[in-house]
Amino acid sequence: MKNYPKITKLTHNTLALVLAGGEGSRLKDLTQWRAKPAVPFGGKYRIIDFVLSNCVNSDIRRIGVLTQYKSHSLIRHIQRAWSFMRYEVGEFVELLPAQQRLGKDWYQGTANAIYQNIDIIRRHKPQYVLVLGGDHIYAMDYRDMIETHALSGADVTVGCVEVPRLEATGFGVMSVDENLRIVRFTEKPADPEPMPGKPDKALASMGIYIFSPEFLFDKLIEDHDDPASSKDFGKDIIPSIIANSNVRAYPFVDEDGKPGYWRDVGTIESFWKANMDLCSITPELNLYNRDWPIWTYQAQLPPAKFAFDDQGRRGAAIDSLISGGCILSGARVKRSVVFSDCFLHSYSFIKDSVILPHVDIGRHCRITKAVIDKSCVIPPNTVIGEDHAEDKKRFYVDENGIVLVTPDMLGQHLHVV
Ligand code: ADQ
Ligand code: ADP
Repeated sequence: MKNYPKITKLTHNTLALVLAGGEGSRLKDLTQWRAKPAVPFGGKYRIIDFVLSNCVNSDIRRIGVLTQYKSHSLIRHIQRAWSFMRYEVGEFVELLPAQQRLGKDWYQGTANAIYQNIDIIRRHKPQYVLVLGGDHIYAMDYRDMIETHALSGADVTVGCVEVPRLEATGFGVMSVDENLRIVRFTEKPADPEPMPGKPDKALASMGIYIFSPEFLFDKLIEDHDDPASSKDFGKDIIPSIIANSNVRAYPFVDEDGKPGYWRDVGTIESFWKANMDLCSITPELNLYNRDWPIWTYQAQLPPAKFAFDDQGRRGAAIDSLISGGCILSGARVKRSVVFSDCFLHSYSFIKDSVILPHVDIGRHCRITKAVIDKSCVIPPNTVIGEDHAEDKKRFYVDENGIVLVTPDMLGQHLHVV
């Protein structure tokens, strides 16, 4: 890892603002009761833990989290997981809920969410403001981006990553000149512009920005006064400033210079896939990197236990992540992520699935390519993922055949704790 003595001051003087208030409606019923950044991910984390860990590991210890939509479990998680930051030594994770500080509106677009907190941001006197999305899975050292921003003299630096061109319709897509200055920026284009020499790739905005504060405040105030604006960074602010300001791209690459692993887990398919990525033999995102720990809240749970069933068949898991507190009593698990405190009973077979915390799977179940939400109790003999016509009667089945099961769909509202 790089050594950054010279930029310690820059990171200490950076205020990170994590946007965590969006609705995340494409995650369907997983976000019926919680904000997308609070959705569990990777066996024991919540999505927001990745961006917050990136900040802390990058030595950025002054962080505000802007919340709005269904924020109860997000707030509860942040209080439990991130209260180890000590204000006494200049470190904090501060919650900034929508609170009508300036008029009667809740947060509108992402820019408006920051606008409504300008007074709070000013009080922190940051040298730089790092705006981050709260709902991406990646491990990124922001120090290099801050250093690049500081040395380039840019007004704004936008984090970007190469993505398959056809997947770029959901992102802001940019083109840059030879000095990485952004010359075009289109939010969610129907036909994304290819990268020079790479017809099947596009350069996507990661929705992360470093601003110099006075520039940011000026633009937010101008944007606020524009009645035609939807008050969003990607739709309004960034496209409107590229012509007359110094707006630069910062490509996120891994240690080998290849595009970094970065996933917007905004749909059931991408959420499922990113969890499945962790089951591969050498995952691109290494949760076991001791130099880059992902922090979270964890209950004190006993180790996962694998037991024989009553006919002597083993409880077993292969190519899978099994968290603390789980008991696999005669159940078999293949290519799956099983979160904390699940009980998988005898003669059941779980494959290609994501099982969120506190799930109980009864005997003789077969579950394939499913996402099972927190606290579901799956009755014995349930078959999920083999007959989609049958699944659709009770559950949500996406266009790729991934089945989402929530307690509400099972009529188990009272099981949610
Ligand atoms: P989107 O992801 O579509 O595009 P958006 O839905 O606005 O942008 O969400 C960005 C982040 O802000 C998310 O973390 C979301 O939770 C949060 N958020 C949304 N509305 C909010 C509000 N009113 N208050 C607080 N937080 C809010 C953006 C950029 C694209 C870029 C993609 C990368 O606009 O250019 O490519 O992110 O995913
Ligand atoms: P998480 O999985 O995000 O920790 P929980 O399952 O503990 O969340 O619940 C998140 C929030 O949503 C809590 O405020 C919880 O009371 C509420 N909630 C979840 N499911 C329901 C439901 N079916 N009806 C009412 N409230 C619910």
